[in-house]
Amino acid sequence: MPSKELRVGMIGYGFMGRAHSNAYKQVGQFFPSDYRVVLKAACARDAAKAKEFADQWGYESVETDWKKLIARPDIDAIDICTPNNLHKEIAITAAAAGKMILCEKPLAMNVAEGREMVAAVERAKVPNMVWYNYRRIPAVTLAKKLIEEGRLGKIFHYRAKFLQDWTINADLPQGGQGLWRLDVAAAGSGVSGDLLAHCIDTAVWLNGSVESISALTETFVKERKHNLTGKVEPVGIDDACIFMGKFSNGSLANFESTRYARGHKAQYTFEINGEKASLAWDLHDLHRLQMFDYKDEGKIRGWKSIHVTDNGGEHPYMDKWWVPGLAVGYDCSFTHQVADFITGLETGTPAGPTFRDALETQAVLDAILDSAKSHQWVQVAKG
Ligand code: SOE
Repeated sequence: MPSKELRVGMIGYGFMGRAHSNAYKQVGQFFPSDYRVVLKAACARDAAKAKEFADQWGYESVETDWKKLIARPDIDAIDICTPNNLHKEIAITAAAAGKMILCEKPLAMNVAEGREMVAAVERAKVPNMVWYNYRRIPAVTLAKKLIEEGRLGKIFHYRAKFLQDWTINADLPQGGQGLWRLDVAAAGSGVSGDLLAHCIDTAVWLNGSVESISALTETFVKERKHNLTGKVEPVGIDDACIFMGKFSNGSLANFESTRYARGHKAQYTFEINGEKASLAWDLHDLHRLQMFDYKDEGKIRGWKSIHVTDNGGEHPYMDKWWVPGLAVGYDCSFTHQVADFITGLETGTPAGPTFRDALETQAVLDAILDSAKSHQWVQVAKG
């Protein structure tokens, strides 16, 4: 039986608010620990929406002012699921109040803000984490294990893409609830911060730091009606982004993300080519890790498909779920992240990505926008 409580105050009620709340509800059932997660309060400016969200997910109470939420003594952890332009102020206030912080990605609007956030949590010594959830899809975690075991040898290439198509319609407005991702003032960037950030986080985790990059961005729809002003305004986000780059280990990076790939809703894929072996993964088939191992006997050498659904308890996280062979979904990545966060509290070794880890991704994001603007190669800043 858990002897401690982790009392969560959730700020925001959108898609990510739901994904995180689902994880908080699942974690104790599948990953028992010393901590019982208590959904203490949901916070949103709109009282009716906050109440509806709280009722649906089982939060005990409602706040409409995030400062009041942070000041509450019965809250241990603040979960930031707001648009990106609020991450910094909320995180710094929460850290000063001694709260743990779980912040939605990307960490911040830019690296300068990210640095302030890192300084705040490290000064306050509060546990902190950023929701780069794809690391914790079991097949992706297995890829990490295989790389750490040296099975790929020297890595030559890392290529990744994240494709969607939901903003092709030029009549879609920008700004406000649900559409803040199109408003540069709220989001900081477009697909780079929203989608490519996931690819970069996974890449840095699997393959180490990105040293330098050359990027190209495009805004296909130049003006959209703004929901907050009612006027047609210039669009300031990147609709699509491509970059090439070099990792510190000498391997080459090739990344792409867009919201204009008709037919793709969330196609996140990566492939890694090493001297001894290659790995490939596709979110649409999230349990499958493809591997080509050159040391396999010649006549049966080829791409093999590892279905990561337990294999005698050797597949990450899977032994905690159903019985071997049965699948889990996208939502499990968030549950695993909460489970690891709690393990971090228990062991004192924080689960990544911490704010400091996520600062590295933020630095790559800044370099992308700099490079796209200047048409120059850009060195990625150090944290
Ligand atoms: C955008 O459509 C979005 O919801 C991102 O914000 C998420 O981070 C990504 O995982 C799925 O797509």
